[in-house]
Amino acid sequence: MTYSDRLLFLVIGVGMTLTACGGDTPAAAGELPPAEARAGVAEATPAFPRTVLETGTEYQPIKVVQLAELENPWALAFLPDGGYLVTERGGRLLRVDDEGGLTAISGVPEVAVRNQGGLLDVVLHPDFENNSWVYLTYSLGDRSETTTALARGRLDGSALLDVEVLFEQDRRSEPGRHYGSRLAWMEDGTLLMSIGDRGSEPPRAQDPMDHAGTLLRLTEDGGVPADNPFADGRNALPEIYSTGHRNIQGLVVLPGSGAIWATEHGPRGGDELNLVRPGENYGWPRAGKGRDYRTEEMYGEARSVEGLVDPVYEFLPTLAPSGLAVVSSDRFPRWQGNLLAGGLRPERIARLVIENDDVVHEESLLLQAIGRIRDVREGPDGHIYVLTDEGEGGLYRIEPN
Ligand SMILES: [Ca+2]
Repeated sequence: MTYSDRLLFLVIGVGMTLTACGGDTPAAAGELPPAEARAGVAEATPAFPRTVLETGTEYQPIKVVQLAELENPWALAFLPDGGYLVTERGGRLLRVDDEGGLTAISGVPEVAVRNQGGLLDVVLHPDFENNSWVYLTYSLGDRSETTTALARGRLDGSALLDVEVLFEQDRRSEPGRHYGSRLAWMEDGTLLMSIGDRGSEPPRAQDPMDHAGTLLRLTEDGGVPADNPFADGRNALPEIYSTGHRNIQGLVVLPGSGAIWATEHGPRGGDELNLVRPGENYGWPRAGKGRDYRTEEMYGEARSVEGLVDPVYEFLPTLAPSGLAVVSSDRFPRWQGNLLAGGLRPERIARLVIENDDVVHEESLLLQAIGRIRDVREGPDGHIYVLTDEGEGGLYRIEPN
């Protein structure tokens, strides 16, 4: 084998048979088999899955398998009959099959693809097997102003049918950033949806009559649950569950306890992990550790302000968090109950050991190994699934090795 052959062999690994190595075709080392044989081999060898990394972590050897190539994927959902639904920020909703094949789903609402905007999160209704509802968040608007929206449609083969917009953030704004957009179902069947502060100056996250900079709690139809903390709308907009968030892009509800964990982007040095409770104010921009990108001055009044909830944990150096999962299966015994927080800028996953609602240990996984981590989810099979936010990004599965 030449060096590049060896590299190819190492990269492809799983899924490659002896036949694919040329075992059927007697050929001296370094010599290519006849063209007919090569063509046959190409057809017989699926492009995916393929092992891209085998590595040790503190307690757990892991293997990373690439399942598909995708362009700036944003979010991932698991279909009950196998396969995956993935959003790409550029506007495509794709079904991904087990061999990396992609099928575009039609009927997706028109999205405003601009800066951080585009097609964003995707989740299935908890009763998807009976009602086929797929929920999507996206940026909605025109060239000048956009907002964060929630829509749903019924998945029928490769089409979304009966598509309806369920919710739109109340104020459109010019900056094309900080859309938030993470969705998570609570155990009572209500839906959490994050809305970023939209990057306006001055920041809008402390205005209770503005959806910007909040976590919302909605009914499955996009309405207001009667037991929302501000349901009467007098002290805050009725959809609001918690306020003072800059831009939540990692969100998970723990099975059993129902605890809501969220990661959010702070400015320089202010990325946070929060344990979210109803009606609370998480401080942005009055409290926090972040500094202004240009002047380096502290934002707000102080790192901690009475009446505003401190983060459970601050990521230092910056994580630029996106995607959050909890390890609940027994696939990774030493990771049970850990949070896995994706990180864009440092290209890593932060594995956080939680005890008594506090972070007692952090380990970096996949540091600069596969790219900017956009989404992290635990699959129904207990493996961990990851999307990378790259032009040549992908869907990956982390397995014990
Ligand atoms: Ca905060």
